[in-house]
Amino acid sequence: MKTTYFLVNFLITFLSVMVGLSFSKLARPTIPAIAHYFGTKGRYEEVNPHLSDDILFVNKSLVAPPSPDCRAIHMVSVIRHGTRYPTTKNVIKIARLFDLVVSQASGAASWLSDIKAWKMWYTEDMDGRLVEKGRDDHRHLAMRLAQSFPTLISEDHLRANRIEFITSSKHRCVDSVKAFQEGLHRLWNVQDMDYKHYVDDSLMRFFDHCERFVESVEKNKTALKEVERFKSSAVMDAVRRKISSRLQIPFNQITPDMAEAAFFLCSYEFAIKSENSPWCDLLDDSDAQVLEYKSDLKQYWKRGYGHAINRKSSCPLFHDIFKRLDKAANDYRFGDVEKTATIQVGHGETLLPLLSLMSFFKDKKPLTAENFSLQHNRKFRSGQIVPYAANLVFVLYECSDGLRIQLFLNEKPMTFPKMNQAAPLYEMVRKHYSKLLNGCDFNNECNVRQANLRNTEL
Ligand SMILES: *[C@@H]1O[C@H](CO)[C@@H](O)[C@H](O)[C@H]1NC(C)=O
Ligand SMILES: *[C@@H]1O[C@H](CO)[C@@H](O)[C@H](O)[C@H]1NC(C)=O
Ligand SMILES: CC(=O)N[C@H]1CO[C@H](CO)[C@@H](O)[C@@H]1O
Repeated sequence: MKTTYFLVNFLITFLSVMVGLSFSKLARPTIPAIAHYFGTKGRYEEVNPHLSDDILFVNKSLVAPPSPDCRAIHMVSVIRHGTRYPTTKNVIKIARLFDLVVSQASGAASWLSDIKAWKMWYTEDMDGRLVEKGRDDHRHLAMRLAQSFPTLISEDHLRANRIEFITSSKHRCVDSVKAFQEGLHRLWNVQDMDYKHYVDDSLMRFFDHCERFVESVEKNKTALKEVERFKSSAVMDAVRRKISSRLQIPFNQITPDMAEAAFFLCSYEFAIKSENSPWCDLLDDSDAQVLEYKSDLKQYWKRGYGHAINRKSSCPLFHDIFKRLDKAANDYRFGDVEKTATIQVGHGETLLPLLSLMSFFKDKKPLTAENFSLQHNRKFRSGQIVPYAANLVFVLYECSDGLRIQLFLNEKPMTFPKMNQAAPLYEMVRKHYSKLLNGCDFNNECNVRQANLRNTEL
């Protein structure tokens, strides 16, 4: 009796260990547990998880017109480029972390031997270029948008030049807009058409052209002091200490940049190659939350609400969007709408200031170095707002009671701040933003006073 009991018990233990072993080998999740914290380095699939099962799936109920009597007449889409390689600056940081870990880390963890067997494959000349996955991001987005708004993005309209393509001059954006067009060509099996687009940096890279932004934020180290303070905060120290103990490398060698490099490495390996890399094991959930906050802090102070000039630098794009909507509204009144869609491809840095200008994702309290825990439920979460291929889509509808407008962020309807209707009348939205529409002058906001210059010269 007793022997049987022990034997059975032994067998069960033995079997469960075997199953457990093979399970842990086979069932390493394909998505890193910390993938939701990758911020601007996050995949589009993380904000639309159903796309992991079917990349062309469109939830028709989300993109339906506001009511059955409405018909879409125009769309303006502002889209971030797709998944890209790290920039040169980050490749250098990653290489430094890799060298440090390979030469100094010790321990018996299996992920550590996996890390040591990992080959550094990022090179400086990758320089933030679009990767194949990034081309797919845009090909697939194009196909889904065509499905969502078939009366605006159609083969006929494409052939009749009624869809306009505008991009930032940066290689990853130009390659994205081409991939977007390629997606449409594949969808309709178009083989006899050129890919045509316009480069317009004054619209898509307005931040480079806004002198006041460049002087007071971009080139000004103290403008991002909250980020620097957070890097030397107790919360960040705790992350570094944990990494230091996991790798058995002295604390002072695990700088905030090293911790961040591990985070980036995990995110790039995942976004680019769809791999849950052993580098991800260097960080736990709370570490990732700290590093996410660090990156949100930077976006907040450099692109978001932190400084007024960040959002005001996007005035040209704001005006351009409403000019296009106005033109469509006007065309419609007097006959046919000339253009059905505008596709504008830019950067996360294009979208965040514009969204801030329009008062989206505004927290009651600013994001600061001290307020990490207070901001746990913040609205300003860049991974939710601007992952790769993020898109902000304005759709103008003609309805029986007038023109209405609906906004979509990442293919989900979004209500205008302080307007509780899904698709308000267009004139209401114009009224809502009347201050910006009548002001928000690029030269006034962005020109650093010539007078001051002259005074100092005298
Ligand atoms: C589509 O969106 C609606 C509304 O949010 C939701 O209730 C529904 O579950 C979604 N359908 C699918 C198949 O994802
Ligand atoms: C740099 O930023 C700080 C903090 O925002 C600000 O007080 C200062 O005026 C800025 N300097 C310049 C040259 O704009
Ligand atoms: C600017 C800001 O939000 N500051 C708050 C940060 O958090 C502390 C408490 O942790 C508050 O006292 C501050 O008002």
